[in-house]
Amino acid sequence: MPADPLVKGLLAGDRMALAKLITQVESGAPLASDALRVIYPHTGRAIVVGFAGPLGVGKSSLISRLVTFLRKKDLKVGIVAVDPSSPFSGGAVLGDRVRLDLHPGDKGVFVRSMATRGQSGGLSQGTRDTVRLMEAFGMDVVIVETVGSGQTDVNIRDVATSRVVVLVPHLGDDVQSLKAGLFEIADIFAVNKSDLPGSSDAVRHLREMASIMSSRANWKPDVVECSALNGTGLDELWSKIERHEAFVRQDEDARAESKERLAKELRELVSRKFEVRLSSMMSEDSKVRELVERVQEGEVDPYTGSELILGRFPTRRESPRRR
Ligand SMILES: Nc1nc2c(ncn2[C@@H]2O[C@H](COP(=O)(O)OP(=O)(O)OP(=O)(O)O)[C@@H](O)[C@H]2O)c(=O)[nH]1
Ligand SMILES: [Mg+2]
Repeated sequence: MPADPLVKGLLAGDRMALAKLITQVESGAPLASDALRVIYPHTGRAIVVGFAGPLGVGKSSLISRLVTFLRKKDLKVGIVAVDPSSPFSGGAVLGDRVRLDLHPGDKGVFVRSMATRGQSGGLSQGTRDTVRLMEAFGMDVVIVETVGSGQTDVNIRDVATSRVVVLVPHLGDDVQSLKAGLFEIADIFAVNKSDLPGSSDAVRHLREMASIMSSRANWKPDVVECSALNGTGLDELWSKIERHEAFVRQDEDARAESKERLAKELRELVSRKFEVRLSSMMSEDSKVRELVERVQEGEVDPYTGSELILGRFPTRRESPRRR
């Protein structure tokens, strides 16, 4: 039995415990690491779907519709909305964006927004962990919404097994420049706002592109036409997602990709932990502080200085406490 009451609560389906653990994870609290370790065996069973795409194409609207659809199937759904936060304003953007605080009172839905502010990648580090917390909580499906712009898009590969790229009719030339990147990440294209003119042309065009540009040997992106406004195309979208999930489970390349993802995560975790130790060493170790000053005074060159600092890290056999 887990000792942490929050973890116990989470596994028993306590929403407050889930909310608190996500906050811990987001703030990088040391406790979170222990909690994540304990819940890890309870993860990996949910369908994790990423929704990416340019600003305002209707990702949130589509997700709301999909959630309604999934709730009718009695599936529990967690949603992580990764907010684009402008480095200039440091705040949320866009007046008419649909907020994802849907289904109030429905215990089978949990929505959480995360800011990307201060993160170098588009998807904040905490997103992956938040997805796991939601899985351990018992969500059958976890949906991650992220706004599409280059790197942000690409990082959705790190968390989701099925990626939906949302587009709209008449993206015009913009989409040409986006396309190469989008084809790298899209398992499924959803052409939303099919209530607007030009939708079937866009679908046809994307299907042609999909057969040419798909970078993967065994999977050509599906293209689905839908309208969040009218609520059409949702069942088709979901069946494509399920089809892709089934594909991922049996395809060698997809399995290799998921192994690669874990190796990458491991590497990132180590480098993050290393960064934390380095920071505390830089501020707490008087020898290191002295060395920094000597570099600043020009008595030691930075190359030698960095080697000397590295040399102060405990070697493998030593316990970190005996530094
Ligand atoms: N005509 C039409 N409008 C839609 C449809 N889906 C969404 N919209 C509108 O498009 C606008 C943007 O919708 P959102 O769901 O916020 O789009 P988003 O992609 O989540 O936006 P960001 O998160 O800001 O990138 C809103 O005004 C929606 O009402 C649709 O199917 N048809
Ligand atoms: Mg949105």
